Amino acid sequence: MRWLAAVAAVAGMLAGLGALPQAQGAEREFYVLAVEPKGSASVKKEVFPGMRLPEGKGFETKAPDKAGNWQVSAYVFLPAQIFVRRGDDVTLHFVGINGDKHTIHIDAYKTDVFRVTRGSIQTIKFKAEKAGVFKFLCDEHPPSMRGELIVQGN
Ligand SMILES: [Cu+2]
Repeated sequence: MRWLAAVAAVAGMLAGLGALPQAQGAEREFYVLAVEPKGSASVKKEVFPGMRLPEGKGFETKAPDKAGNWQVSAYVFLPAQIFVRRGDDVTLHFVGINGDKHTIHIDAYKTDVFRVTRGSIQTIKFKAEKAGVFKFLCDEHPPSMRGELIVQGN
C-alpha cells in the first residue's frame, strides 16, 4: 500500500501544477506599489546601530534625536518580483504611495523612463515576447528600489 500513497502524492503534485497560471497568452495584471517601510526605536530599548547602510537615497537612517528616538527606512517596490510567461499580455500599474516621485524604467520592455508621483498611477502594457530576467529600477532611490520582471519560457 506504500506505492498507493506514493502515487497519490504524485497525483496531488500534478494537480497542484494544474493550478499554476494558465497557458501562454494570458492576461496578467499587477499593482506595484512604491513604498517606504520604516522602523523606529528608542535608545532606551535598542542601541542605535550606527552602521552605514549602502550608499544612495534608497536607505535612510536618522540618528537618535534629543529624546533618543532613531529611525531606519528603505524605498522598495511591492512586489519586487513579478513572474509571467512568455507570450502573456502584461499590465503593470505603478502606484506612488511614499516619496514625492520615482523615475522608473524596465530593461528591454520599457526602456524610456516614466515618473510616478505620490497618489498617482502609471500603467504600462506590453506583450512579454522575450524570456529572461529584466530589472526595473527607480533612479531616485538606489540601491534598494529595484525589482525583477521574470518572463518564463523559451
Ligand atoms: Cu523611488
